[in-house]
Amino acid sequence: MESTVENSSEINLGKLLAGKRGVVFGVANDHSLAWSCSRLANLAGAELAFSYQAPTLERRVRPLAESINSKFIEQCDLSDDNQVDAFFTKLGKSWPSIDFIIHAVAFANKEDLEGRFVDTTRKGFSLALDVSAYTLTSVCKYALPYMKDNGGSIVTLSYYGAEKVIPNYNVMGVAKAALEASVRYLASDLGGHNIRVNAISAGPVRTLAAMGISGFRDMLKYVEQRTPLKRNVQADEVGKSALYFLSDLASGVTGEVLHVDCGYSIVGM
Ligand code: IMJ
Repeated sequence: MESTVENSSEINLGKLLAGKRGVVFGVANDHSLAWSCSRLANLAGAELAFSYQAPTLERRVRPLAESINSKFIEQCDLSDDNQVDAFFTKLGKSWPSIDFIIHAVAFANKEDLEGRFVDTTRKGFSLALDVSAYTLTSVCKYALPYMKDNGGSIVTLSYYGAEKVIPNYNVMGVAKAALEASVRYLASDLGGHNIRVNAISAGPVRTLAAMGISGFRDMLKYVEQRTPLKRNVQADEVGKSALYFLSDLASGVTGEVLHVDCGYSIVGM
């Protein structure tokens, strides 16, 4: 049986996030890493708000959000600053403040996730960087007025392709590198408001973002054989690490990129 937080006898999330309110961007379905983070944050006592990018995605996100008693579920296309602004303005009318944000958003054109990186078009490059990297800055900018008096924590998701060449990851690798650098600059800017900004670099997980990537199954096998832990990371393990960043346990940690990858990234040969 897959180990989950619920069937683990050792872990009690208790009141780690009791009374805290957080916003989640990037739940696509129940396999999403953003959903693991959300579910665990809720088990730890947090109240959550959700956004979905397009009306067609609402029917996936709403039942999940409602299953953990979320009351605020709104459409927000993060590539449009006006929608980001409107999202936080509306949320600000029902919540006194926001304590944390989970950003798990990425997109590149399918044709830019195969073949050679050198063939990436200017438009494809721009789209991938805009959606996968700039949206973190945009979210921070518009959330700041609702966070700055209380401090807070912002977590985003990255991948090893930001650091090393991974077949077919291509423009997404460049976008994740920009995202990780953004984490450091945002951490510096927001530190004075006691807002921490960190990233989790997750090992490969079977999510919607990984489906349809040619050879993904083989990549999981390859990684499993080479990680120090001799297996692939589970979505809930990414969620548990997110809880650390979101909670007071990580009060002294900002601008960090934490590998949650069963140790894959430490291996040289
Ligand atoms: C994605 C492409 C190539 C290799 C990959 C991935 N590996 C992993 C991923 C090894 C783990 C998944 N990943 C970490 C991503 O960041 C995926 C982002 C993504 C996925 C899609 C698929 C569908 C689409 N556009 C996408 N844009 C970004 O049309």
